[in-house]
Amino acid sequence: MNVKNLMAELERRHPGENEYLQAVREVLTTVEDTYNRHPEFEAARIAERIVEPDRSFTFKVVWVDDKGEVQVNTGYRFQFNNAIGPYKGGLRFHPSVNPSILKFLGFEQIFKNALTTLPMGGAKGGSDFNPKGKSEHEVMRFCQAFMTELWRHIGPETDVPAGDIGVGGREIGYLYGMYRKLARENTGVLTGKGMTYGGSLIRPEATGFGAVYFLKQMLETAGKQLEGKTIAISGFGNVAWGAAKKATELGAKVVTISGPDGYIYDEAGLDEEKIAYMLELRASNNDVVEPYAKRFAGAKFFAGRKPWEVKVDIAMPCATQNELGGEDAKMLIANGVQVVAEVSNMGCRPEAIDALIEAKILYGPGKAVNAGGVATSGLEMTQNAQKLNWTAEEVDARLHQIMSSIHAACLQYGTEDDGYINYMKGANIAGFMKVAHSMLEQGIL
Ligand code: 2IT
Repeated sequence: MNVKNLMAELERRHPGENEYLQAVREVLTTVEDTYNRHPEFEAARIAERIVEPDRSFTFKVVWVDDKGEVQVNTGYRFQFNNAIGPYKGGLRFHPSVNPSILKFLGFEQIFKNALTTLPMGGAKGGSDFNPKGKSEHEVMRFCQAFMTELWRHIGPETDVPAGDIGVGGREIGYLYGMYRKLARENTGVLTGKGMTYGGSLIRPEATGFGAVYFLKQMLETAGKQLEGKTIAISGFGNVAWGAAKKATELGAKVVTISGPDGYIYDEAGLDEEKIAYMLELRASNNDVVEPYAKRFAGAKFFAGRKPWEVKVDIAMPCATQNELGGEDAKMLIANGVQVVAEVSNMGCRPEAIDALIEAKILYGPGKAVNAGGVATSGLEMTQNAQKLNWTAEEVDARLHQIMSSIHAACLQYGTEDDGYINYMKGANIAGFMKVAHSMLEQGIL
């Protein structure tokens, strides 16, 4: 493969799909050398085939708001690759959602899911619906309308959606309810379900917990420890909450959270009460963190700013794509950051990744660090298929084991001659090779 030519062709066919092109460029650039040692990949055009979704669905979602007005949104599902298992990946409800964003997410999901060791292919979907300020009934009506179209394309052995930004336990409940009514079956067709209808213990916490287990291994491999370290977290949703909870439990001090309105600096660090308050903030549906500073004395709110200007040992972006730029990385490096562990998908811009790697700062890419979420979704699918529920301890032990195996794969493929561990390279090569071999063995299709 010649990445330059391949990217030029992709840009010609998908002009302006910047997030998608960014995600593809990163993966292809890091796997190029390894790929080119396999002429059989080139002969089967694996790279050209893997960058295009197998199929995509776009549909209209019509619903009625509380004022009786008719609303129209667009719904999507991109089924990217099912060479190693049924399509699997979340649904995002956010006004910024467009094909480029969902295609970057679906593409990354292929390799993340391959890293989990479980049989899951890659997909992503969602809608430009904005949950901010919507009532409970509006959210329910929207989810029901969305599922009246989506249900024909999914199934427990075909495609298993889950949550992402704007889609949590409540939305999964409404989506599942409508699926069950239309399909007339109770199956594990969505993950992140409630505990009363097939959900898995630990799934709500899994992305954040898994990220902290991975971070701990990164530190320990470098001869350091998590205990006593200061951490800047961005975001205040489900992922940020899980990461804050586990990091605090293991003795680290989380000093920031953030929202679209700005960030909170809490020098004393988050504790159980403050972490619980994050959920209240989120449930208010206003998408702001400022009220935290009014509620807890000593916490400061910085309007319109990002937490990367705070001096910390560890940065964990937990909000959204491209939230940590080149200048942010330089500031973190100047302030002595030791690890940047990306929990959001593609949280760092390419310039930020380059700066971190050049400075030999440990950088954990989202597709490795946040894979505990989808891995636990995979464990939910297993429990549904067995018609059994595992204990929290059992799920957590398996999550631990999976994060360790992802870390080991990163070491195997990402350790450089000078001993620096390039986790991005390791994760991309390990994930890509598994899917590429699987495609090769199954023929040209
Ligand atoms: O980005 C992700 O991995 C998710 N939003 C979770 C996907 C899943 O199927 O659990």
